[in-house]
Amino acid sequence: MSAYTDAILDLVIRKNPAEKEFHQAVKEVLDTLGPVLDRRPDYRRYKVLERFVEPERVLMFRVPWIDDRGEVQVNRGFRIEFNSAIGPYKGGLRFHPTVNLGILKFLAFEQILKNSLTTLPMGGGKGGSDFDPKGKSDEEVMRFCQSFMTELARHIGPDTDVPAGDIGVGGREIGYLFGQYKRLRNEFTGVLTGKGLKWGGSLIRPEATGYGTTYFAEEMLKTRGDSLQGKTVAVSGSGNVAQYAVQKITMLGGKVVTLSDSNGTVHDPDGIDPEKLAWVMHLKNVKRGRISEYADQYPRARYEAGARPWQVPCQVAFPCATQNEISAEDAATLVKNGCFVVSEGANMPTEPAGVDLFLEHRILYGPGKAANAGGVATSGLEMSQNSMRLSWSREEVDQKLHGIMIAIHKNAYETSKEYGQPGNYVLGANIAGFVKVADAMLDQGLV
Ligand code: NDP
Ligand code: 2IT
Repeated sequence: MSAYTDAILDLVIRKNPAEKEFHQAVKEVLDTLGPVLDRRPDYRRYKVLERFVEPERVLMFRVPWIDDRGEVQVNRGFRIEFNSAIGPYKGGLRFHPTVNLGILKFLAFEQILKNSLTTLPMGGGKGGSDFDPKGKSDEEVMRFCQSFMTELARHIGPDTDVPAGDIGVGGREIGYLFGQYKRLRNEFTGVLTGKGLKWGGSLIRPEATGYGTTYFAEEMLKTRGDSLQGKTVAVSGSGNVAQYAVQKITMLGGKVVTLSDSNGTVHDPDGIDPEKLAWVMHLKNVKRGRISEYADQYPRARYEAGARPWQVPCQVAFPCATQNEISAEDAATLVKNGCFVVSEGANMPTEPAGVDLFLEHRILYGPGKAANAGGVATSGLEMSQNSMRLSWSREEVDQKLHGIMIAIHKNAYETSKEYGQPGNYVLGANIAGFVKVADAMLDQGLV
């Protein structure tokens, strides 16, 4: 890093103590921007980087609600409106007990660059709460969502800030949030994405992140004349992104042998075929059960409590659970076992030393902000359809999603070449995403 970017990172750490995930995300980006800062002295003159690491607005609020026993519960709600240079703030909401300000700032920061890469006009934002939907009744989730939206509604809007889902926020939660927004504002608008198909949602949005991550892996493999056909694949997580990654990988001829949740991993050497995947979808989305139950249903599979999938030999890995789920040690195990493709469905799932190791070994490594951008890209397509008051067919949306993932890959790849590190998608994605936002910030003056 240069003395200049060092100083910016120091400032970020000093001003945002204890937000270690935010520091990690900023450092990773600053580490790659050196060559572009050399070419563009105007960025430094107008303090674009200093502005880029400072959110435009941070909202934190109390969310009181009443549980099924009649007891008062109090959670904390957040929305980070980080950067609106290229469009309204856009990004998901995460409901998970580990949520805090630093995690949401890292996610909102990543989202700025990711959204820039999608080719669509969306700024970067993220929000959520330390509320844990696990083990709560539908009524409790509804009361929480209504209270959360009662505050959030005054800050968002279809041309201002458009939230969506993330960990712990799926179709059910988006429904309750949308209902409350509509009631408070007396407006039926595209203020959230990931809506139900009967009330403004887009076909393929549920599938989009997992499908997009898989399309990105295919594009990376194509640069070496290869494909997913016949590959053994490890997937982590068992939620929205993991499920549709498994579906698309299988459609493209890969054999997925793992799934996981925060309690452990299942390894099915026979592969998770479409029938088994349908069973998992029912388990996770309807029964809201645990992945350990897979091994009871399919006795040839093994469940290991507390384990991550990365010990299982594979050629391709799709981390689709959460941040920092691949340690440096996990990365070394993957490489040792012959894994040569990593496509990140989750946001920042690989620890920095693991990323370095992947780059050193010339692994085809697709960082989350490029590889998982299909979800928010399809949210962008949902916004377009809402504005036009029409809906595209499944095939049309899938084709557009596929086209966007090809374009993101091309942009990141070409940029990595232009800056002398062909195939370094970390550098390519960061620079390509950043330049568009930085130029928009310059055009719009000091705001
Ligand atoms: P879901 O809530 O549907 O699923 C999350 C999965 O990850 C679950 O299997 C969950 O297990 C597991 N998980 C969550 N936290 C942890 C943890 N601390 N340790 C281990 N496992 C954990 O979320 P999504 O599938 O939507 O999100 C998964 C990842 O993809 C996240 O990083 C998210 O930011 C990212 N992403 C999501 C997009 C989307 O459109 N939904 C778009 C782009 C990225 P458990 O049930 O035990 O909690
Ligand atoms: O991390 C992400 O890109 C998401 N959770 C999806 C955001 C969105 O607005 O669709």
